[in-house]
Amino acid sequence: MALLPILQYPDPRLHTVARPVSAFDARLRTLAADMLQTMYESGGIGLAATQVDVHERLIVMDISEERNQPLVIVNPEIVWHSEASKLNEEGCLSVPAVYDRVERFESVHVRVWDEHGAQRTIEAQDVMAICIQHEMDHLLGKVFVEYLSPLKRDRIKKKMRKARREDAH
Ligand code: K1U
Ligand code: ZN
Repeated sequence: MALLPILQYPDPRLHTVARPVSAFDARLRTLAADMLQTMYESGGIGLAATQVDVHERLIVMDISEERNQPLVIVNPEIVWHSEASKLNEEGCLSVPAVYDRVERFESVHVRVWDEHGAQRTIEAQDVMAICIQHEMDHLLGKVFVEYLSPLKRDRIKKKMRKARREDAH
């Protein structure tokens, strides 16, 4: 397994729209395993392939306290969502140390495939629903800070660029 570098906002590659996964093969399973290792190592509860510069519709998640319930989600499609939505605090491994509130559907039903090509429908609420909507946005090239005001977003971009300059020294 390998740790993969995570693209940092405002890297333009984070705005790439991912294509569907077409082959459920060893390459896909290795990529999913590497993404899970990267997510666990970074302390995240989810990671989209876009964030590791692979532009295919693949997400990994683990929302369990024990960090022992990995989930591989391929080609997710929302087939139902609640009328109700809710503001929740979100973070992102591509925007470290930035947390803000984003409105998401309270519940979603998502048709997914696993890494072996088996299809199922996930009925997601609470953290699972928030995380899956956040990760599906990544696959569309959207980072959560794009829901914030232009002023906040500009401040975040400046903060991230400054942190990168300081890291380079
Ligand atoms: O970068 C990512 O897409 C992963 C992201 C998922 C996420 C967390 C919280 C709300 C929406 C989406 C993270 O894992 S951020 C870091 C994190 O560990 C975390 C932040 C807030 C709550 C729980 C975990
Ligand atoms: Zn994210």
